[in-house]
Amino acid sequence: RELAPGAVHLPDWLDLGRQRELVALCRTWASGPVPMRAVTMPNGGVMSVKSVSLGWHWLPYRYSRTADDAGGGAVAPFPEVLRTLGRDAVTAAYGPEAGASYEPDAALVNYYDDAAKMGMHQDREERVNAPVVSLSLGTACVFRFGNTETRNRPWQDVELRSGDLFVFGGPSRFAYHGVLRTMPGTAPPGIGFEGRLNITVRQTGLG
Ligand code: MD5
Ligand code: FE
Repeated sequence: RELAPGAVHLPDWLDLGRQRELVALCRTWASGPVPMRAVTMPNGGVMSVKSVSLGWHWLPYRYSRTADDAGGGAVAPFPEVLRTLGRDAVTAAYGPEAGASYEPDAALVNYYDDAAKMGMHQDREERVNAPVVSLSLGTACVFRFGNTETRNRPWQDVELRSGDLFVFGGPSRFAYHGVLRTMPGTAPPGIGFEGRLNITVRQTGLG
């Protein structure tokens, strides 16, 4: 369960009912003031993953309160339900003291169709080293958890399935990571959508 210091994988943390609730919430977030869209990188490449931000709008490589790359609208507020879920997740991974001091203020919802993937990268737009909480829904994926020094080996490839929680904190907070591929046909019956969703809950340290 602990892949490296601070990197805690809790398989099947959400039961199917809670997974379905989150899917329904993702649907509403995806059609909020800033619609879910594929992010264009500074080099002109377009990500295969589609994303929507809550609380703070992520664009490469900074956060904004407005969707500067998607019409300029104000980003939807960070939902209370994700604050609670984030604290529960950090408590499950590290214990109640860590959970109580977690003050998340941003979330990123990523949608993967069967062809989508995400290259190796670090998440370092946040100004504090509070943990990142990752929740997976729908189709499973092969997740590559690397190291803090380089985007190359050593790494560990892990299947993330619907309902899994992964918390990245402490020495693992700034590890390189990516999604190699999804695994079509692996979603639980009754999840109610096609593809993979990943919700990350974050503490930005921004005002
Ligand atoms: C995903 N999302 O499955 C992943 C899950 C992203 C992203 O990578 O940036 O949107 S979050 C995995 C993660 C986050 C922060 C730190 C580490 C992994 N890590 O140190 O390995 O769509
Ligand atoms: Fe990431």
